[in-house]
Order: sequence, then structure tokens, then C-alpha cells
Amino acid sequence: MRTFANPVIAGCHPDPSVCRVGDDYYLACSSFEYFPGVPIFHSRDLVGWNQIGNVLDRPSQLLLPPGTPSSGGVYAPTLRYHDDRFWLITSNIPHGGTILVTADDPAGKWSEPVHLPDVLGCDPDLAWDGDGNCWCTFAGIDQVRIDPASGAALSGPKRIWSGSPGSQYPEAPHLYRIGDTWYLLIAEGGTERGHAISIARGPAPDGPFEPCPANPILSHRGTDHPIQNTGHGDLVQAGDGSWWLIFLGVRPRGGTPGWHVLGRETFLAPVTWSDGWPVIGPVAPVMRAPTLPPAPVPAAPARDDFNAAELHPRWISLRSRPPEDVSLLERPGWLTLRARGGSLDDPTVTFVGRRQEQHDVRVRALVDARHGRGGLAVRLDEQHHYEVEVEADEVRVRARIGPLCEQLASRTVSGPVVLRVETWASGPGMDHPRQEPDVVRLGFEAPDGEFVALAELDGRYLSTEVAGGFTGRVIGCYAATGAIQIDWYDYRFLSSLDRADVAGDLIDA
Ligand code: 6LW
Repeated sequence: MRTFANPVIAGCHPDPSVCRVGDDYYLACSSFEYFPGVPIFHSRDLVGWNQIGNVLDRPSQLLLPPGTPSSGGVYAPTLRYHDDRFWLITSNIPHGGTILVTADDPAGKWSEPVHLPDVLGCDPDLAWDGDGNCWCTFAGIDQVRIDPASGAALSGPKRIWSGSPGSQYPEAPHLYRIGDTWYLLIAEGGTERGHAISIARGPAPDGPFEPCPANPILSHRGTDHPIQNTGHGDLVQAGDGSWWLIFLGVRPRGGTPGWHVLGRETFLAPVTWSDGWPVIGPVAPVMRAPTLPPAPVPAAPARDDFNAAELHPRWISLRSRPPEDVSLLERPGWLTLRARGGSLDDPTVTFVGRRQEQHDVRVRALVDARHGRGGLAVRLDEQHHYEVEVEADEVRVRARIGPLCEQLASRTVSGPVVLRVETWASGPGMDHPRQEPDVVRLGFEAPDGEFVALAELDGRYLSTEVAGGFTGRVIGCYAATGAIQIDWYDYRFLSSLDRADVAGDLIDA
């Protein structure tokens, strides 16, 4: 039996929306305050997903002014294929509202956005009926009929369902015509431990809708399942006729109440049908794979040498990425970051990072700080970050947790230095009821490559349960003053390494 590991897309990749075109599957996720926005993936077996781009990759499509709070920005896209074109609808909160873009090739280039001023809610969906009407359904659950070319509403808004009685936040609607029936899939219960997916069906795209007696059709609330917060999903029928649900979930760690640090990730589960209702099969960390021809995606290279002409789409920045502040040309083979904001507390900080995708990781970057100050950071938001930074001949570790900000340790170094961050979620003693989800070690490498850990910090303060919001950790480089240059950035999943190799010295401040 072939199996696969859930999540199928690890790290902060929530609110997945999926569509199939022949044997190809495409999936898009939320991106919040990060630029470029809306990562888009391709798969041929629903299990291996390769990022092929970002849908909103230029300022004319995506403006995230400095006032955009962390966990604001781009929420919950819907990706569809219709009329020989890809369509993606999403919202930029609070700037820009609901926008719709199209593309012939999902890898880009996507069109300039069409604005939909009458879609006044998040999580917009798109569906077309047999008469060519385009229905836009959004959180509430409300619906308008729209002209997708102009963005104008042609009817409504009309409340078409409110979800299960008493459930909070009916949201994330997706409307499908399956046979002669219209199905309305939603998320409810809030995106925390109470999260759930429910469904209703009716004779027409605007209802009336009859709820499924088995609602919620997916929830892990109140269970000891290792995957929690399951919800916000999208259905897809595979080329072999089988049905699947792509949805978000989290993997909390540590003692009670459990802390998740990687954000909400994308999971896959089988769907069967009973009495005309979808039944979500078991969800597990290891599951029976779809019977599609396997199409494994090569793992992303551990090291980026910054030799390419452009950054890989997996690299994300905060709110914008002006070419004069983030350059691969200024010093060929190096990534140059020029400071705007003075620290990671500042929404305008120049930052380039990638989502943390595994719990146990080692990240290293060779940084030249002759002309500025900056470093390597584990970031959740402006109020929650740990960083090791270098300025001239000094390396320092700093931490910000809410209003508390402290420099924890420093050391003298010379020349460009390899900064290092490790996160450890496994190991002896990690099952205490008050145990943190992981520990974060920050430091640098001595000339012989030995890890000099300047601080070891409790990982729970960089979790969503502490910081709030909708995102997960991003590990990346930033410039705080002047310019810093990064020769390479190396991200490795530690379970594939020799554990003895990482036992660095912990040095008191
Ligand atoms: C999104 C909502 C949700 O708009 O979280 O889990 C919100 N569901 O549908 C932000 O991702």
C-alpha cells in the first residue's frame, strides 16, 4: 500500500483552494502581510506539490501599506478553472477589498486585479451555473451574482446559509454543482480548536440549502488527534473519479494547551459519498495515497546560493519588496538587503525569509555586515521574534515577546559570519505538561564550523497560541541599518542529521 505524509504542504499555507485541469492539480493559499502574495502550487498526484509561483507578484496587484497589520493582508483565495482560464478571487484586508485576477498559465503572469466593491466579506468563492451566471459567495454566508469582467454585482447580497445553529464564523464557502445538485461547503467554529467543515445542498446555486444531518463532516475538536483545528477546505474530484478534500490543520506540540508554531498547514483526506453527502475519510499523519500515478516532487534544495537572477517564489518579504532594497545584482552571488525600518519591530523592515516547514530545523546564513546591521530571525509578527544579528565585529541575540524586548548575549567575531538558528521539538523530556513546543537556539559558527549557541529560548512565545493571528513562523534575513549581504542561506530538516553534531555550547550572556 502506498502511503503519504500529511500535511501535504507544510508550514504556513492555510486556506487552501484547489482545482483540477485534466491530470494537473493546482492549489493556492493565503499569504497575509507577506509579499509576493498567494503562493500557487502544482501537483499530478495530490500529494507532491511544487510551488510554481505567486499569484500577486507585483505592486500593481498587491499593495500592503505599512499600516497593514501582521495577519492582515491577503486572506483565503478561491482558485478555479473556467472557460479555458484560471480565475483567482481573494481579499486584501483592509486595503483593496475583494479582487479577481485571471491567467492562461497558473505559473503567471496573472492579470491586473478587477475590484469587486460589493463583495463585503472575506473568503470569496466563484462558481458558474449552466446559464453562464457567475456566483460569488463569501463569509456570512452571503452571495452576489457578479459580472466577473467588471466586478459589478448584478444581484444581492443575499444570505444563503448561516451554518450550524450557534456555530461561530460561518466562512470559507465553496459552491459546487455535482450532478443536478448544488453543494455549499463551509468552515465554521473559528479557525482554532473548534474549527470544522459543514455542508448543505440545494437545487440551485442560491439555494434553498438543506444542511447535512451529519454536520460537521470534519472536526477534530475535543479529540487527542495530533492534527487539530481541521477546517477551511475545498473538494476536488481526481482524474480517476475519486474525491478528495484539501483543508487546513495544525500540529500543536508541547504540554497543555498545546502550541503550534508552523502556522496552519495544508492537509489531504479522502472523501466518499453516502446518501448524496460527502463523508470525509480518516485524517492521519500517514495515510493511504490516491491511486494516481505517483509524481514525486524533488525536495527544495537546502541551500540557496543567491546565484540566480531572481529569488525563488518561496522567498517572502514583509509588505513589499522594492528592488532598491532587495537586490541580487548589487553584489553578484550575494543577496543585498538595504535597511528601511530599523528593526523587526517595524512593519517597514527589509526582510527576506521562508516559511518554517518542519519542527526540527537548522538554518544557517553567511552574512557580511561590513556596511550595516542585520541578521537571521525567527519571526511570527512584529511583537514576537527572536534574532541573531551582526554589526561590525559583534554578534548579538535579541528577543521580543509582546512588549518585552531584550538583548540576551553578545560575542566578538571577525569578518563575514555564519549565523545559525536551530529549533528542536523532539528529544528527551519534551512530554512534561508544561513543556514548551520546542526550543530555539541562536548563535553563530566559529571558524572551525562549531556552533556557538548564545541563547536557547522557549519556543512557545513564537507560537500562534501566544501571539494570536493567522500565520506561522518565517525564518529569514533582515537589514536594520545600512546594508547587509548574504552569500548563502541553508535550511535543513534536522531529523536527517546526526543529532550529536548539534550539541553546541550554551554560553551565558
Ligand atoms: C480566513 C478564514 C479562516 O479568512 O481563517 O480558517 C481566515 N479560516 O476562512 C484567515 O486565514
